[in-house]
Amino acid sequence: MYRKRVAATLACGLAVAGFGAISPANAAEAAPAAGNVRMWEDPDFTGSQYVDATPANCPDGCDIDGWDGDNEISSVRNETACTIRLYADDNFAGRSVDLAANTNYSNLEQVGFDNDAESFQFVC
Ligand SMILES: [Ca+2]
Ligand SMILES: [Ca+2]
Ligand SMILES: [Ca+2]
Repeated sequence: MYRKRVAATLACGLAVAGFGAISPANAAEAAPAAGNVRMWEDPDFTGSQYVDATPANCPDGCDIDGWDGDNEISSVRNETACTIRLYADDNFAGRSVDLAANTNYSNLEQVGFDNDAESFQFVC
């Protein structure tokens, strides 16, 4: 009985050691965690959420949907390491405003851009 338990403990220890040996390689390959940018219709991150994007799925900029989002965005959570450049018009045209990385904007009125954004780009 006792001998069996010792053997099981040893086997477990070996398994842990093996896992420890390969995990640093895995960590090196893993991409750095990228956050999302999310945009809402109303202030304080309420109302319909019209945008949920990452720099990876929006490398050349993204359109805000013409029906569900254009000229409606009032709050933005930027949890990415990139600046978000909001444009007043489609196709990254018109006046623009930069939203800082890792910053939340509960009311775009404060940056003079309430209900105006129609497209945006990540500036990384
Ligand atoms: Ca709005
Ligand atoms: Ca506009
Ligand atoms: Ca648009």
